[in-house]
Amino acid sequence: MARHLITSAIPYINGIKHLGNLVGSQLPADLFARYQRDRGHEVMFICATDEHGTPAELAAAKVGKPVEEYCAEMHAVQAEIARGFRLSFDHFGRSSSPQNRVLTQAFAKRLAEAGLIREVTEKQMYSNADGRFLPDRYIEGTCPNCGFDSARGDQCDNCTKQLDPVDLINPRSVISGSTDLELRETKHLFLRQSEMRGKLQDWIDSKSDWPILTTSIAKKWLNDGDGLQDRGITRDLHWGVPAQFDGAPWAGMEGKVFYVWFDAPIEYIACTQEWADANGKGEADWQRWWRTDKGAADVTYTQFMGKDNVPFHTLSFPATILGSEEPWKLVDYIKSFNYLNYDGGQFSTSRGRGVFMDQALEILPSDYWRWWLLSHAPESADSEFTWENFQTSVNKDLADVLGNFVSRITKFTRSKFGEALPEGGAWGEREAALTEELTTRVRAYEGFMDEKEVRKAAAELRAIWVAGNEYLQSAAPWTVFKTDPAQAAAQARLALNLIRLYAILSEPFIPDAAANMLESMQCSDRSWPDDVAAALEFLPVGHAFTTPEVLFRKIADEEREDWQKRFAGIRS
Ligand code: B3M
Ligand code: ZN
Repeated sequence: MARHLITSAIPYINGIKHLGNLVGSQLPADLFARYQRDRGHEVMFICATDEHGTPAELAAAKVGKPVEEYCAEMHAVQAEIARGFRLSFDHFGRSSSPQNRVLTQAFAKRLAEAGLIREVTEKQMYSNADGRFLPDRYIEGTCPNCGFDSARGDQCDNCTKQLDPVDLINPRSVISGSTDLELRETKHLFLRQSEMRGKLQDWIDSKSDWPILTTSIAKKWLNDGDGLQDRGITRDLHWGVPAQFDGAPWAGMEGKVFYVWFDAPIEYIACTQEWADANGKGEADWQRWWRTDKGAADVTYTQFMGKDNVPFHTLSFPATILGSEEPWKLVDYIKSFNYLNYDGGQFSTSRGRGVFMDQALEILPSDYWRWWLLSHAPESADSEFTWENFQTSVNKDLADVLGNFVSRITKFTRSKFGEALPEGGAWGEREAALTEELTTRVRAYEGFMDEKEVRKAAAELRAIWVAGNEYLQSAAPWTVFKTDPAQAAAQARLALNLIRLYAILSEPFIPDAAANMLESMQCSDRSWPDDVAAALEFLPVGHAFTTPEVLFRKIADEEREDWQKRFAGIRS
């Protein structure tokens, strides 16, 4: 039995995520976690909400709630939606947890002791009306280059010129609109990442099996100069992990917090601690996943994320871990994803464009979405969601291929023999050929799942469903029954066993349908088909089954057009 630590990038707390976010991290991570559990391995699957930083503060202010209250509410909302999508986290934690506060401060202390932190004094815009420093994105003004009147502090959206907030003409606060701004000196802690360039380079060079998408981004940032500059790890904000040292204010850092990207990845570890605390476990129980001196040396750690998060996971977080010089578990494999586009454009949270997770569940059960998203995961390139494509996939793969197979054979058997595996007949060449094909395909499927090749695994699974359908089509038990009922009984037995096999193999992709199929077969044994031939004889003659309701329904053209219209605009 192997041990798999699996983390998904932790979604920001502000707002409900769209389907592009889902397929870029949480969903493929869930697929992998379910698969490893199904193979009998021990899994720790971790996710959380990323709660600190300015976006959370501003979102809370917008709805007129204290930020703590806003975060608690949004965490509950996101947790509920995650359950709706059947995301099987062992724990869905919060980066604002006390565990993360303690751990983040402890990491900062270690880094300081190792000489990896220096103090830097900078000048930043301060808003007297808001009583706070303003990050670049929260200052607007007139572009000195093109005269556009809503240029942001970091860039003009009109002429794309990179700006410094001090360049803006008539700068104002985005929060209050106030123009009472001044440059003030402020001091910050910087992590001396540049000191760790060699170590990080060696570590990334040793990962020859990583996806090109991951290593190309990591190497670009390592070698382009910019990526490994020393990095400010504190901010002038109220909401975050206080920049403290051993619980006492860090001289000069009073009232400041750590930068959200400093504490967010540390939450992977803290969240495992949250899991232990929530389940009456002790320190050893979480440390055996994270401390190589406490049993984590034999853990395989896999991270899932969208490509925009790769620099933080290949450089910044490893710099924190390596810099601490403590025996923390480093990631073994980083699976990253391109973007999913929406109907000719981009999904956009800020503009409310696309289908959001809560809306998706309002119109169809999660398996429909899981299947489409995973079988079209943006692995080698960006991919695109269109309603036509979604309708076609659901109707063909789920309804025509899998659903139809289950329905045909259960109904046929019930009508001719009753609801139990019928007796008689024997398997011949056709059954031997099917067994051989399935054996080859199941091994290929395992290979793709082990490699986290999501699309290829989905295609192989679909081919496994198709093989059963083709068998049924060519064996035609409904015809055979007229002349040789015993032979038809043997065929039905095989096909009913196939339903159980499909349930087991399909569980990581479509867990609800898989559970329904197993329930119809009145079987709770989900042992993995290491021996496909044996699996096809698992349910014996006389074993009772029930005929399921429709497993997957088809999407009608009118519905598709309706949804197309409903989701064409901007979510309010
Ligand atoms: N919250 C960005 C995102 O949701 C960020 C990921 C943190 S992973 C430690 O895409
Ligand atoms: Zn401009």
